[in-house]
Amino acid sequence: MSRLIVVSNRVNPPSGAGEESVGGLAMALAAALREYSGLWFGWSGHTTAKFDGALTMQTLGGVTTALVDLEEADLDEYYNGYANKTLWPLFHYRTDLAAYDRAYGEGYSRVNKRFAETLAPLIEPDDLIWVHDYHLIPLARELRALGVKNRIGFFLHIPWPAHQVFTTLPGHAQLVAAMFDYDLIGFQTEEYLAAFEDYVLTEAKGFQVSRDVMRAFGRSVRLGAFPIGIDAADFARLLKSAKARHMRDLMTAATVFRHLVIGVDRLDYSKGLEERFLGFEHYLADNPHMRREVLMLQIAPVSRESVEAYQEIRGRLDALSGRINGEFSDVDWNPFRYVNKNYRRDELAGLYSAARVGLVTPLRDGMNLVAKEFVAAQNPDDPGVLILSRFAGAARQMGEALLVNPNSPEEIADALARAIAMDKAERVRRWQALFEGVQTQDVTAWRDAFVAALDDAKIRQLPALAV
Ligand code: ADQ
Repeated sequence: MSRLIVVSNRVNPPSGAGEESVGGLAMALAAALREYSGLWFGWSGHTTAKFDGALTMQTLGGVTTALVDLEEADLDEYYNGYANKTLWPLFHYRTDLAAYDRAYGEGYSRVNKRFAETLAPLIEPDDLIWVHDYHLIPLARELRALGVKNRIGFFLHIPWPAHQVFTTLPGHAQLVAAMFDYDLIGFQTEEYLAAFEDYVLTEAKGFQVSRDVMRAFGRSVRLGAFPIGIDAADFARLLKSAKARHMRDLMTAATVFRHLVIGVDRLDYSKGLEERFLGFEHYLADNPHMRREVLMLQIAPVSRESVEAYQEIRGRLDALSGRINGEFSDVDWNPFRYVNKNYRRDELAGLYSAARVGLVTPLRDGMNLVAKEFVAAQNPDDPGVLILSRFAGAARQMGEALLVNPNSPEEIADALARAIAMDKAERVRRWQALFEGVQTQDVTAWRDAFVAALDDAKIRQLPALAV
């Protein structure tokens, strides 16, 4: 079996305990690396005065990591700049927030080149290289320029936007041309894959070589949809832990005679938090008889604080949560808890399991793992109801959730009323179908499908190159 090299911007090796407080991508990659021997390469999270490509190597929880420091300017232009102020908003359809600054583009290219130069000497001839996410789109191009001939795959964790949106990016053709240096490109859903194909056909004047191979810019690449899942088996284990039980008991005690509605998200403008808060406000206004019967808990740890748009949304959410409690609280009771803290994964599992409703309403989301975690945490005999945005990638697999338009607070309020009133038989029926999907389409299935397709990709590409 080939060795697997995983490359991602941030590297979060597992501690081995399994309940570490890390994000969706990190959990998925840790699960992948538990199986394949190899290496996880990326940025250390630290800065250095002058970039020197020095590597910090470590083996922790069975995973070897190779980390490199970046300069302060790299952080500003590559990470906070091009990745998080240009690509992230654009790919989430927020062209109003996307900043187009040449220095950002230069920083992005520079860091991808630096990563390639640092990584190349570590690569052995048979290694499969799996690059993750929008920070590293041109990495294959830089590696190829250094003579790396290995199979290189890329997986995009976020949406690929419609081509009318994508073409608002200056230099869009260069970015896509660089993607044709990969052997395989994976998207979360068929919809994002179709949007990419549409761009290649209409803008790049490329063509379909076969069902899953496209050719443009004089090269061919294999494409596929690989919906990411959660580590469902690990989640079941976490649910049985003392921490999970403690959290469940805590919230059950806090909501005696009340229904708990839970939201868990990074504090990000793509997650639809304002509309969600307004939806809950609508629900309370529309259903005065329910005001003492419901508690909403929104957990939203702050992220990307040095980006202005994140400071602004935080301010608006603080004001909104204050307004809702000011409007509807009583001396002995309030309807809304808004918490900016990170929790351990076992604690989160306990919190989800205490909730009657999971409210997951991103305006756009590549997949959304919270929706899957909520389902995995429910009691089979008395499960809660998932309300899910139709614009989350997860909606493609989770049709038995109550699907809503996340832009409409009124639709969210109606779905809340329906979820809270739903009888047990319907809750069980919907949950069983959702749980079946979460269990079978888990992170292991995702990883195996991508790695197998990558292993196979070179063989598939050779005839296409001769076209
Ligand atoms: P994210 O935008 O981070 O991921 P998501 O898929 O929901 O979104 O993953 C969030 C993860 O962080 C979940 O595992 C959740 O449990 C965890 N988390 C959130 N709040 C937390 C808290 N307070 N404490 C501890 N953990 C918390 C990106 C894309 C998604 C895609 C993933 C994986 O934006 O669309 O699903 O990558 O591909």
